[in-house]
Amino acid sequence: MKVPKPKNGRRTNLALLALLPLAVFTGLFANTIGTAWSIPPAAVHGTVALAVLVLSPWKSAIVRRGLAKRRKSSVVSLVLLLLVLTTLGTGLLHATGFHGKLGPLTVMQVHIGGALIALVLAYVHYRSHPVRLHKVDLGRRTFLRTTGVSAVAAAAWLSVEGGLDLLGLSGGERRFTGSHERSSFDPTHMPVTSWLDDKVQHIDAAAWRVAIAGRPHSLEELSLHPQDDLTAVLDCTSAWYSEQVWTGVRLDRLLDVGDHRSISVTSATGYGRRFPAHDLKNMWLVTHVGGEPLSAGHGFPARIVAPGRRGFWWVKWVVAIDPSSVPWWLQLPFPAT
Ligand SMILES: Nc1nc2c(c(=O)[nH]1)N[C@H]1C(S)=C(S)[C@@H](COP(=O)(O)O)O[C@H]1N2
Ligand SMILES: [Mo]
Repeated sequence: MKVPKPKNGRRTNLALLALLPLAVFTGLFANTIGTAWSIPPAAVHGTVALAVLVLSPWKSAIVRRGLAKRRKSSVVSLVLLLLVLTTLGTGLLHATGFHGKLGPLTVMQVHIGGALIALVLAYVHYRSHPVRLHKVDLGRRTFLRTTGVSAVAAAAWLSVEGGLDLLGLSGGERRFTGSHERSSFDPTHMPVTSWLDDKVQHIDAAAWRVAIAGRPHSLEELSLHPQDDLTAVLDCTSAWYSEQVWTGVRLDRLLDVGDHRSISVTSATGYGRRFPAHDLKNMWLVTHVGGEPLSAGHGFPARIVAPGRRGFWWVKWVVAIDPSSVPWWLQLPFPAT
């Protein structure tokens, strides 16, 4: 492909300036919404990533000219470049179903971490290399070029996704959230994960109580309530999912929310999440998986199963469930521990 020599690369830079934040935000959405709503952001995310690649011949000409000037800010720019390449690379690795780790980190941790740092550096880079939108940038030619780049990127995205399926690569069996399947219906091999730094709790079943709206319940009392077996997918944001048969009590049988707006669920570790009150009908306090009591790693004596929500909502080692008048969204979007 013949790459035209850019006059000042302004349009390429403008395009990248729009694409980077778009990539980060669509990625965050695709990776945190647990429902089919994450399909459009996931498709845009893949397309945006490939659009960055489509623009790379033009950008590399700009980078070479910039480096020739040997400015101090070049260090930030080079680190940014490295991070963007790492993020693109790990994104592609993930899409093709790579399971291994990169040192101590998973591919998805490198991908998300790299992207967030890149976003900050992109801002610093932009401050030292500002680009201005000119009137000509809003003209017909830009429109045609943007359409062209988007079409090429979308076609590339479709062929990557289609190619994975055709070749039978493990990336083809990804869930719509992008996650890969792990040990479904085989709970002993299902990964044990925490959000950040929670340690597996070894809880004495005889002494354990869960306070439901303040009233303590023992494991035996819980077992006296009608139990449901439900098949539900635990989909972790670190990019795996596992489908299991869980057994437990639906929360609307355990407490009445009345006029309360939310229910907060607290773990023995202090980890917790706040759910909208109307979710009660779609949340279970489960004690068994695959017909066996939960293992310590998976939340013994009891954990939340919230079908349709991502794994970080599935609080393990539950010790309290409280109706509350605070709206559910008044909490950090992600747990802090
Ligand atoms: N108390 C507590 N519960 C937790 C977490 C945690 O760190 N602490 N991690 C959550 C996350 S991010 C996921 S994906 C699931 C993992 O469940 P598993 O270890 O049974 O696979 O538990 C959720 N429940
Ligand atoms: Mo997770």
